[in-house]
Amino acid sequence: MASLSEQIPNRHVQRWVHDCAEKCSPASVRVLDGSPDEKQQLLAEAVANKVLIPLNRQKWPGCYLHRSHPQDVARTEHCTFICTPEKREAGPTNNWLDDRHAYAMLEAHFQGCMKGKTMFVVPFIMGPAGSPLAKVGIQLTDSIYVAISMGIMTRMGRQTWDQLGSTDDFTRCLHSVGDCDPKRRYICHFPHDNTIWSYGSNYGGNALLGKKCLALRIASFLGRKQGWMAEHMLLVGATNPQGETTYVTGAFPSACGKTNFAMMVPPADYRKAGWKISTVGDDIVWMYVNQRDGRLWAINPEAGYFGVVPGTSEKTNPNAMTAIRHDTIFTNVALLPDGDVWWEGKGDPPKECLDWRGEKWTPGCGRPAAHPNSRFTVSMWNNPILDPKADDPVGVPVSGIIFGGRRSDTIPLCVQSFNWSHGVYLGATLSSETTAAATGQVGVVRRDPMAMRPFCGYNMGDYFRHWLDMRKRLVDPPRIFLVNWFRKNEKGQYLWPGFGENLRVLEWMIGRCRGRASARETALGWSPTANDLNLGGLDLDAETWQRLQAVNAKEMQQELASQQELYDQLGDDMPRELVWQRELTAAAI
Ligand code: GTP
Ligand code: SPV
Ligand code: MN
Repeated sequence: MASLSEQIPNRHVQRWVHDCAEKCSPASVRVLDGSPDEKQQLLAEAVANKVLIPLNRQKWPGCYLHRSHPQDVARTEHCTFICTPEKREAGPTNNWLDDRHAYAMLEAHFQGCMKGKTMFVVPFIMGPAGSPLAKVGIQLTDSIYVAISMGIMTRMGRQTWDQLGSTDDFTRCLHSVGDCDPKRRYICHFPHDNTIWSYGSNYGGNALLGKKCLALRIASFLGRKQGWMAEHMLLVGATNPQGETTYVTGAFPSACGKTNFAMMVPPADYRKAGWKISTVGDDIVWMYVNQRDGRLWAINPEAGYFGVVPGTSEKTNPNAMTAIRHDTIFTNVALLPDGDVWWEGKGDPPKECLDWRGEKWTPGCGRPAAHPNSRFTVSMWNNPILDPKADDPVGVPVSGIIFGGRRSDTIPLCVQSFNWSHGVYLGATLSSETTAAATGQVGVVRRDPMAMRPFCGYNMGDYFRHWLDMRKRLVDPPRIFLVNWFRKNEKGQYLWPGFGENLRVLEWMIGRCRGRASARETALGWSPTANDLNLGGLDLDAETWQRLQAVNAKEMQQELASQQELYDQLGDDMPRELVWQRELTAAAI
């Protein structure tokens, strides 16, 4: 075995790994190279250690089930901290810790925490290799599940060393599962030091540190300083029958439809006409001003999807079903006796299976078989509709930005903002019912500005200012839209069919971006009439359409009052433009 310094060509990384190993005292240190052989070894080791269960080879080749600790099944926002010298930097929407205090407290947790274990050194790139936008991270972890998952979710391995060169420009990501006690769980971000320390969780956004921690919290902080944006957004291309491709991004809060929108299958008549959808990303984008054309361009910094499993089926998301057919890790789904898997929304339930905890489950037993936040981890290269530019170092131009929450009432199906700062207002006041993607109550309406409430690495007021300022750097800014796929009738049924049918709304939005679709002015923005949207072939009566698009004065008054709570919370940090935009809306209702 080559020595550590031979395996790690960068001396800054060498020194840091050495220091962390001294702190955590692992039995061994293993530097990953990202090769296919190595992946097979890691999988075999994880199976031997019962971290992964191999699935039926015929039905699910190369697929595995992982069961997490029952108290470690979602992001834990109350354990997530922005650690800076000043509280104001984190702002009132983040949990804050004094950075020095946080380091001192966590030192005690990390001290000796990897005794008897292997410390994996996971070098990875966020963004296409060779891209000037890409960022390097090195994650140290005692979790083989995390090491394998990082290999799927990022460009992991040797090529990282070329990207990094001899610089010390990398995010230091230190992770230990510890004893996985939720009372001793900390996901701490030190944006001034380009450092993340995560202790006590093995789950998704808490533990795969390239994702929410680096690519959103740390990156949003850097983006503000350097004039670019890191956003919780999907990125999708839509090609019309004339062969013209338009890219849009969509910020929907966790478990509110990004993966589904990014992988949608057009309705039958659209397919026949020649419409095509292609995925660039399903969760995170980095956007920058391209000096060539003065437009906003975007890349997906990730290389895989960590997607919500329940509700995924041949009917709702056939492209995801194709993608996860092979070489996928399922976390917290149900297991059948023959090594098949099942989840709610997949189709008819099995007569009997083991639930996500590994306990016997029968239909009607009163518990879900798969955890509501069960996930698949799959390479983007498995996606049958991956966009040809998904690995392009300069990314794609963004024509439209969509904000969308999960609201049973109040918010119409779709509107377009009057201009950029009105669009920033629509995004800043985005609200959504909470989901199983984070621990805590589900179904409670909360403000989730730009779907970034849990992911913004600094003061939300400064973040809004940054959004407003971006306009000044752009020659031709993207058009901004607000959507809601989740409005319901009094029986609790969705008014809009959603999924692939969302292309009807997207077609209108693309038409607006390209200046060829019409709309009428409402208090909330430019709104399509039933004639502006192609509703042909949909079983949607005039009354349902009217209810989908209705702006109800009483509901809007409540909405504006609830917005005021966010404004009060941010106080003087709230940009004046957004105060005025709210006043204008109130006056128009
Ligand atoms: P994160 O990975 O947590 O960031 O979630 P996401 O935004 O990618 O959400 P995803 O696409 O995984 O969808 C979450 C849930 O919403 C799933 O159960 C979907 O079936 C459901 N869903 C997605 N799109 C629609 C839609 O257009 N209409 C309805 N009714 N449900 C949808
Ligand atoms: C989300 O919660 O928005 C996710 C899943 O995409 S996690 O990676 O856990 O953050
Ligand atoms: Mn997400």
